[in-house]
Amino acid sequence: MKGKNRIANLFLTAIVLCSFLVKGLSQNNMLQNIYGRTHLSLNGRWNYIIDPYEMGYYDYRHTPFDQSATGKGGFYDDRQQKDKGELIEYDFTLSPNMKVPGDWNSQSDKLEFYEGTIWLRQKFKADPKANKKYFLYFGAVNYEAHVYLNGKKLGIHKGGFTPFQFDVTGKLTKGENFVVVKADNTRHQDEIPTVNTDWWNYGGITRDVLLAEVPTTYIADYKIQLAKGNLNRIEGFVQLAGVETSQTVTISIPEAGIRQSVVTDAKGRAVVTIPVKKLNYWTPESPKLYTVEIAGAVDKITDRIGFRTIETKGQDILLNGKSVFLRGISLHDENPLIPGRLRGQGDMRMMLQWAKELNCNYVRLAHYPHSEEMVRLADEMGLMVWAEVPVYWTISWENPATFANAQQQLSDLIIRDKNRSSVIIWSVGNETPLSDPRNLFMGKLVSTARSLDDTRLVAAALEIHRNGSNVVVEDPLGDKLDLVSFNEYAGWYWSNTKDMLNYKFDIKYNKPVVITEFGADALGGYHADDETRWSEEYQELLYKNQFTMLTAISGLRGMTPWILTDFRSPRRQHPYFQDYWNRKGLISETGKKKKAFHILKAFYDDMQNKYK
Ligand code: GCB
Repeated sequence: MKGKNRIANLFLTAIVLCSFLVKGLSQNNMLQNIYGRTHLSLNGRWNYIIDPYEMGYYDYRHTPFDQSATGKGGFYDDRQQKDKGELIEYDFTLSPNMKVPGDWNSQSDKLEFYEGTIWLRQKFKADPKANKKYFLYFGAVNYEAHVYLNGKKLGIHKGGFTPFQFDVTGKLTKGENFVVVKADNTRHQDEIPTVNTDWWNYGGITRDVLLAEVPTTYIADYKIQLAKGNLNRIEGFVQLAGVETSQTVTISIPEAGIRQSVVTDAKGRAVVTIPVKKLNYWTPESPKLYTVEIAGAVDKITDRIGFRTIETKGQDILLNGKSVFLRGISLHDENPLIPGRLRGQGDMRMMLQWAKELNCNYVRLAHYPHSEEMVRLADEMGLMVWAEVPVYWTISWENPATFANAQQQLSDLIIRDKNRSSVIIWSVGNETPLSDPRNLFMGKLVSTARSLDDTRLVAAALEIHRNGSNVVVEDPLGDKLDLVSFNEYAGWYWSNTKDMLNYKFDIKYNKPVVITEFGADALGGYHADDETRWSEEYQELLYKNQFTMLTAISGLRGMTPWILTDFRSPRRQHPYFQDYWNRKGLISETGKKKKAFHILKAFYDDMQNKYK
């Protein structure tokens, strides 16, 4: 009986995994460098219908319309009354509209706390050509998206921060088309992230929507980066897709005098190895990007790519072979002034410019993939990046579908950003509590990251535990990671500004230490003595004491204090000091710098001189 149960369980697991993967099929051959393609932007104002009962999805017997015999009746049909007797209980055209990209919570008071389904519709004109392929691309939809084009379902995507696309070749109409998205940001225990997070669960189409056009054989993907630890060799691949997959493809970097051809195999793939004599290597001080052209017989794409190596050696981090200290700050994908998700380049520049004002050379893009544009901007502005997936706190470690989902999100992030020189670290998660299933889950994510990209460091934000006056960093995952990174809230969640200096760090690994978080809440403009919680003075003294504690760690090679700006969180409920804001920002929700901002900047100025 036991054996039978086990077989039944395995069978079930296989079904769950398969169904996840089938849904995830839209992910295959994600177009590298979407912004480098001929495309039509579908951004703009989309009409929307708030649908808490999912009336547009289920009939009154709770059968999804899109799975019923006729396939008719859901909101995805975008119907208009044709004669006066026709009963239709919705109308997109008469419904309100919101900005896309943009979360819905920040666009209407009604939606501030909304979690559930909203339907969004956009109309656009197309003129599809017979010798082209078309992809409908979404930068991100939080969390589950059902996508319909001209009333037909294209598929489902789960995961709120990674891109996805559908092949819509042959599905576009000459002239008017319409796309309908059912976006649902309901939280579930078994998803990634899970139900409990310390950030706002912004719903909606939060990133760009594009209709991309490519030739019938096209450059689907490529990696053009320096080989691991090697300043004299570019290594990577090109991947074609379509009808004639075996072709000559030429990679050129005119400014560096590089031009090399490779021939793709029947599967469209070719390995690229290019010896280089001299390049202006990418650094935060001099973020040089080269124009890289990749040309097949009928497709050609241009990218801006920087070249640098990143490695660890003992307790050192080496950028282009030189020891570097990571002067960082953590940030969320949120503009506190809206407040809502970053909606475009202006918002992104504002955030990264603030990091620059702190004299940062590094940012932690917490706790999930930020947009491709953000990472491209970091390339351009000279900021190294810690990129992360939302494997946060108490994930369902034993559910194989949850693992498949986490692995998919990690893969999508790495596939998307593997050509960005700014990205130096892949993080597989944050503050995940020790247990055997967790260790296994996280260990497998580390292997996934390494198998997809061996040129970057792999890390995770670990937890600490206290033993007397020792702050101990010991985690079975630590052996598998390149950095010792952990969140410690000395002086805030334990101890206080007076006593925190009595603690010492006891770190069990001989690796570079890059602290992922410490911090204190301060309400911007609230002043008191430095023992008073929520005051700018408390936060300021806590930062000073942290520097005293942290500089005593021999392997200290960087940090990303928590956090650049105040951010919204449903968990932060003190009516006066918080009011649904986490106040650990160095900049308030009105954009005002708190005292600790200047303390951190002074510390970074010092560290910069030490590492010259
Ligand atoms: C943490 C989490 C972060 C929280 C922060 C806090 O350790 O990683 O997401 O926002 O603490 O403010 O408590």
